[in-house]
Amino acid sequence: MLLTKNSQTKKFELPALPYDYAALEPAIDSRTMAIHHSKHHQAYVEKLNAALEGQADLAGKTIEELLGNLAAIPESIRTAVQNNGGGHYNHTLFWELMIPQGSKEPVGELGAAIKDAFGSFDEFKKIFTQAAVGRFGSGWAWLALHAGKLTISSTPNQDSPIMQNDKSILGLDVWEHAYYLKYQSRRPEYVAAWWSVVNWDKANDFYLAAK
Ligand code: MN3
Repeated sequence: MLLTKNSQTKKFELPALPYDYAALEPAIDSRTMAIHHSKHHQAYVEKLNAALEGQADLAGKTIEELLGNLAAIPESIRTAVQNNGGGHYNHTLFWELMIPQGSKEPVGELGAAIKDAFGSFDEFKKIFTQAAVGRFGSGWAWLALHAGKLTISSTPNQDSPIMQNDKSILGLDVWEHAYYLKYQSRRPEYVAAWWSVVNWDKANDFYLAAK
């Protein structure tokens, strides 16, 4: 994971993308990637740092520790940490979970576990797509490990499985900013195209680490 903090300033930082803005064309266009990463994700990082300013007790905490126990965050900044910390965490996962030339199907132990849990990759894809397309308004679709079981869900806003202490294996951003420039209101087309750039090796890594 690229969720690094600057060792001097203790502030969260925008991670570099593991590929160029144009690398995921045609599924995800270069302009969308540039704005999404350099403006939207950057803004979550800045607002998260601003919320944590002056919170000495929280300065040493990782993003996982902050999001995994939101109840411990002072109420005055809890929503800001939930939204912007969630935004930082979710987007960092999302960038890593895409790759220009990925395998077209799940690999390794995750591939086998998906077949076990959902019957087939096609069935999994159908249920995950329904979660992504059916999420009303802004949010995310997820494959996560919940109590040791692979589970498909969706969350509103920048909420994340980690907030329930579940482990994310795969995540898809369905905020309009993720697709509107190319797909306008056609979210199902964006979701269908996204499957072609999923980094299944990385998803398998997350699964192995989560087990
Ligand atoms: Mn986004």
